[in-house]
Amino acid sequence: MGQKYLITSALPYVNNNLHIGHLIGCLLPSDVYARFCRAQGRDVLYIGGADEHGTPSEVGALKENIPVEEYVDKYRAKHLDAVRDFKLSFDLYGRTHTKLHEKLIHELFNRLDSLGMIEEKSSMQPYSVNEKKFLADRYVIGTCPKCGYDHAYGNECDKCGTSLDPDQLINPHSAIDPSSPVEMRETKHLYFKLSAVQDKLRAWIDSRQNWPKTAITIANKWLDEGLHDNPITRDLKWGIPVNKPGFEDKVFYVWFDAPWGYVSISQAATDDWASWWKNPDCYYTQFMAKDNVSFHSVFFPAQELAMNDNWKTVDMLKGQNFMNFNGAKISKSTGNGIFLDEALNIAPSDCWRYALMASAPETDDTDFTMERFAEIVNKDLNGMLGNFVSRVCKLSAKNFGDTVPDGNGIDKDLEIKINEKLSDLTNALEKCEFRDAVFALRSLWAIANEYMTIKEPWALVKNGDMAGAAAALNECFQMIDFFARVSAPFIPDAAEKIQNIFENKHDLSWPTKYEHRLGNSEKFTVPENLFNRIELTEKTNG
Ligand code: B3M
Ligand code: ZN
Repeated sequence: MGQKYLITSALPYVNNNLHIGHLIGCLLPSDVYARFCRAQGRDVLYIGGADEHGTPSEVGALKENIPVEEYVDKYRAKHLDAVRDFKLSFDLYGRTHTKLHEKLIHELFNRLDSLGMIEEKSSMQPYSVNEKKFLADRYVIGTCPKCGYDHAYGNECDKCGTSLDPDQLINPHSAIDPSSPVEMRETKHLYFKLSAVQDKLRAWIDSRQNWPKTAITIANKWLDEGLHDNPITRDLKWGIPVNKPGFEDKVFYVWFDAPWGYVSISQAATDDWASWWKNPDCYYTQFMAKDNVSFHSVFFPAQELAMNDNWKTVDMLKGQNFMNFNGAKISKSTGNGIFLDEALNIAPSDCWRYALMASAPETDDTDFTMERFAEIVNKDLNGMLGNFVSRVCKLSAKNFGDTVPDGNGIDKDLEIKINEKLSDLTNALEKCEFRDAVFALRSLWAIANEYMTIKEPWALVKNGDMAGAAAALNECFQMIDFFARVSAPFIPDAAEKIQNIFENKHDLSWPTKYEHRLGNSEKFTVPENLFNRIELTEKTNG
């Protein structure tokens, strides 16, 4: 049995429609990488899904005045539409509000508890007197002690930006029932002894290779500051009930249960899940935006290591920076950004996939605009790949009929150039360096266009050199077949369209070198345009 590949994409909260920030933050890069691995014949398990617990779902349901279950179902359905529409090739796009997940969390908690890694501590927490319940910090509203703003939250004041503790608010009351005063009362919680894992975690982090700088910096910052034991239970209703006597009315903290969703969703996906999760010969890559990095580089692996049960820890943590839109944060409340249910009215999914990957915020936060989007689609997809395919097919059909013209062997200079860029592309994808990968892919398309410009098959036809024209066009067709393979992880729909140009359907396996796979006289049909130009209108201008 060869090496296995486990790939996970962060599990977005189901309190919103997904937007292009989610696509570029985790969904797309993980999908491109999974497709690349599968094309190489690797044994891949690719997992994603909805993070259904936590206050975001509770707050959202409250706002829409529907039960939380109904609320998470509603948004999960929309997320599933996006997964389908953007061709995200998850083995399973699951969820965390399942019996399987609850069972797993209960077992894992017992394991930590039996190893002495759980501690009970009392603390003072905000309590809503009329509602007779403890509140999460952000459910407490009051007057900011700094600036006097009367709508500050228990964790921060939106007006002056000061971070707060709920007991600092003047006249604190419940956000859910504003008539209910809030006071600090004692409550007990279960803590995970994170501090006990400090050394083990440090050694583990030091053994990780090739993580992006953003990710490694965040992880080390936490370790340098020293890890503190942290509470893993909450006084909430929505979540996984705590399976310990005396804590029955509490649930586990969402970040205690969510990363284990990768495991429970794997369990739902395949009975063979342990051959990824308990296998030392498995390479595990995680994808997420940078605000999730500390949980994945510190909190989750600390639990895995503490359990001492051979859980697979992450080998490559791909943390992206943020993508802004038109210079500002993408946000539902301000309406800034492109949401996935509307994106497809502007352009097909391949265009988004490619343009976003070409703009991946790998080293810094990046700004995305509709102008940038149109430029990338028009120049690269339409101008380079689409036009090349279309010109070759049309010119050939006109002069040689519906079969691929006869060639006479691979062009050696071309072969060298292509193989160089192919190796750049493969290496970049292997390391999850997506901007470099897109650059290499585009360079391959450029080589093809340049070849055509130099060979001028239309001029050869005009001068009566039909054999020369045929050979040049044959080479171009071989490149088209090759492009289907190397482009497929990024633009799967276009790759399939290219594949369907030829009567013999050639597989989309990842090439180790440029090769001629099309036989002489292979039948083809001239395809519709692969891509249409994007013309910005008032409506699409963002
Ligand atoms: N749901 C945060 C987010 O949606 C959180 C990620 C969980 S990954 C296990 O950004
Ligand atoms: Zn304030």
